Amino acid sequence: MNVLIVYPLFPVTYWGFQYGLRLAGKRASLPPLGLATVAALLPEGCRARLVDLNVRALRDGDLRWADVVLTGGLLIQVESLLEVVARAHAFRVPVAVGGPAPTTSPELFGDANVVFRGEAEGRIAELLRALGRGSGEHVVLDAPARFPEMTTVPVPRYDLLDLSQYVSVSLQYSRGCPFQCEFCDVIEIFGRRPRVKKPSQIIAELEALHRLGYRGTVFFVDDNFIGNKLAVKRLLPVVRDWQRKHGRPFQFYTEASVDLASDPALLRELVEAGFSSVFLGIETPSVKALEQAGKTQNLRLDLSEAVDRITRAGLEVMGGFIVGFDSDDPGIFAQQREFLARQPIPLAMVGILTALPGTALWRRLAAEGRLRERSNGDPFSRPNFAPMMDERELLRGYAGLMEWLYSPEAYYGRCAARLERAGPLPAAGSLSLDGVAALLRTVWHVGILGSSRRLFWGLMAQAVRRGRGRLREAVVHAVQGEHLIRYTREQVLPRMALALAAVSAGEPLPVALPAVGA
Ligand code: B12
Repeated sequence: MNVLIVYPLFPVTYWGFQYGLRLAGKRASLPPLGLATVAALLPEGCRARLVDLNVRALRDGDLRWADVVLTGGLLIQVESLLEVVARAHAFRVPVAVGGPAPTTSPELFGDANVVFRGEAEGRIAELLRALGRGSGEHVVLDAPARFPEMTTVPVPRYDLLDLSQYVSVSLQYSRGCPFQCEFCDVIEIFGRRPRVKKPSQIIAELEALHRLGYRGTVFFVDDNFIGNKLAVKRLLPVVRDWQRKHGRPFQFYTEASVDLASDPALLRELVEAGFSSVFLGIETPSVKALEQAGKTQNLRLDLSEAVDRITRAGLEVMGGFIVGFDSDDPGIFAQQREFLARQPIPLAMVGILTALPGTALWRRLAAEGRLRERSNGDPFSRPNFAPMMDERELLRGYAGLMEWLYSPEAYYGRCAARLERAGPLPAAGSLSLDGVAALLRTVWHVGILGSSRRLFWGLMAQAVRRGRGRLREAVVHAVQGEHLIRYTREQVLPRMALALAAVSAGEPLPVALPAVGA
């Protein structure tokens, strides 16, 4: 059987870094790990072909070759995802959709033959049987109550990807998170018991990437890499020794909870294993909002102190922030700005609180009759519920905060603070040819032609003073800045202005769901 696997297009997003990709000489930030994992689960006798539309277009020849089509992705990819379904139908090829979007919003995929919800491990036979019913059928395969153990996850088919087209590659160590944040749907989709792989599985995946010749950054796409601290402390020394044996080919980054700062030994082991940055769900300096959201792990220590400890230990902090909690008043924007202005966090992602389907927040807002339309997961739009704060204040305040946050001065200021306070840097390998080309492109487009060239050269000079190894990080920040500054200016601010105009014109967003029991 010829199985064609298609990853839909991403719209331009913050995390997509699309405006910086050409400087890096890449086509996309990250490969479709979910689909590469599904490909590895296919039975003997299946020939698989994976087409990532963020790297190349889908050709008619691909669809003529295919006996079945598998596709899937995030809600923000839904437009391109539905186009893939329509093209498969045009060639009368049965098509299945899976991944985060069909899992949380199956009703959007009525045109697909199979809507596959949940994790795929142990369920591929069920999928192929459903697809075998032909292109006239429509079946929804719901996620089973039991989550699969991660020991059943095979090495993803990285060989089906052109790894040279991606800024980073990704792998996954665990699924699930022990905490209970009201707005998060990860605990609903993947559970609160962190399920982990065996260290030998992770080594097998690193070996597979190494054999394919990949060198560079690897993203552990876990929701909370330290969800099971005992297990991760067994894994890290194994990864450290493997890295040493292979000349440290990879720099890792991941997502973790803020309580990482309270464990100096774990911090040290992460850095020794080759981790260089970590994404933290910091959310807000407002204690009331953290209490309300049930984000208790962020209340156990001072957040600035936490960021400082992690930074000095040698990890760059990337941070997620949210405004629009019920306890937030218009003072929250100045509070967030005051907090962020003191942090060495170049990549600070601030969004307006969004109610994701299936979360405790969604259920509470439904009971209060405040829910509006479903969200596509894009936090850069009007809230999908009636906020407590006056909505014009919320949108105006948010736009003002974003305008400051990604002004060249504020962004380069955070990069400089990071350089000043960063801890020891593990020895990095020499710059690859790709790296030299990216450096020259960045010097030309940002350092010579760019409107932030004075700030760019200031940062480069500071990096050289701080030590040769810092130059690589400073150039990466300049490339990321190119995207973040432009995305804010060209996408976020105009959309917030439109949203504000709509609210001021009294255009209420429709209340999608009547109050429970209304
Ligand atoms: C890594 C990650 C990212 C990365 C990379 C994403 C990418 N590919 O580009 C980054 C940091 C860039 C990112 C950004 C965003 N993300 Co994100 N991200 C994740 C995270 C943590 C892991 C995804 C992953 O790789 N998992 C590992 C693979 C193995 O799992 P999987 O993809 O789920 O695949 C399994 C199953 O779903 C299934 N499956 C998957 N596809 C298919 C297809 C078929 C046919 C079948 C049968 C089965 C199947 O089989 C696989 C094995 O079991 C998830 C949370 C999570 N734990 O899943 C959130 C998550 C996917 N992200 C989410 C969101 C909203 C975003 C953002 C839109 C946020 C924002 N506004 O900026 C951005 C936008 C993305 C972008 N590129 O711009 C949401 C998606 C919600 C939704 N329902 O669509 C999630 C679920 C988090 C959440 N809290 O809700 N993200």
